[in-house]
Amino acid sequence: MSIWIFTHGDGDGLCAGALALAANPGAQVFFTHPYGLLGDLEQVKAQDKVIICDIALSESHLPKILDKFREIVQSGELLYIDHHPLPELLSKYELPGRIYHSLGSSTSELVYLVFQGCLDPLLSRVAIYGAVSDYLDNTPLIGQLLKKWDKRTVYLETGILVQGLQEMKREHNFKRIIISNLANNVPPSFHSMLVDLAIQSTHREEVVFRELKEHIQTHGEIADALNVPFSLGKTAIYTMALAGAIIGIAGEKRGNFIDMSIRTSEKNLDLNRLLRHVAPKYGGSGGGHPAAAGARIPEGSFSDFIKNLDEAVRNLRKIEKDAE
Ligand SMILES: [Mn+2]
Repeated sequence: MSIWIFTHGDGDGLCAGALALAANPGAQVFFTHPYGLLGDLEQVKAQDKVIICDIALSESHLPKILDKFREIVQSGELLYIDHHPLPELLSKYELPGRIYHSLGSSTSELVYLVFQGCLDPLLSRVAIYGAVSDYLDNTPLIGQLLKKWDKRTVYLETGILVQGLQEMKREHNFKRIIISNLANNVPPSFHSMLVDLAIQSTHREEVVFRELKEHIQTHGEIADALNVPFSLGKTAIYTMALAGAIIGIAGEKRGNFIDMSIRTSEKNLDLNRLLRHVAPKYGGSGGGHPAAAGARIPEGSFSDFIKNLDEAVRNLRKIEKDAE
């Protein structure tokens, strides 16, 4: 019998994976993503224990993923711990296995809660690093945990983790070392290469930030920046902020598609719902969190997609105004 931890390669995924590893010593850690999950689960054998953290269930693979989940549960054990919106029409009660799902918390917070009973209480800071990584430190539990630490130190450690990881896209062995350090309660700043990478990445971010204005285009309430060679998520935030727009989009051309990160600072706007509705109209797909989402749209439809998104936002605002 083996124990598997399938997790995401970002800050929240690493911290969630580390907490799961601390509670399940000897587990094999594997990095995956929504579109790779099904294939990666092929390695699981009968009677294995599988812990999946921070991996959204992709709509397109859903029936097969559910089959696989059922198969695992039949002879082994499955824990699915996540905070991404579930596919529409799927309720968490239909999922086989032990399901821990909540939209408002980071996966790290959820994993911490699930395994709290067998974790060293000092690992609470790893839950905080993960929460901050996903901008989800504003929850009651994380607030409470943070009181037992100095937040300035905790934020510095999170910054080193997140900024360093930015330079490490698919370096899975490197990420495995970071996970095992975190599981042993060794903070990110004790890995000197991670610190160096974090500083490099932060300086690169500053250069990109200073030059970004020249790449921004605005269309009504939407601002976008295409093919800026930098983190799409961060570029989307800075694009929104510099343009004073309601929605910021950072996209890059991949094949015949534009892959994009989309961010909003508007509390009443639900990007996940909006994109799940608008993107398919243009032969694309989209979704994510209410304030942070992604989409993939055929290149030829990109400008129509932006127009439609702008109209949708304007309509929403109109409805709100009328309701006032
Ligand atoms: Mn996450």
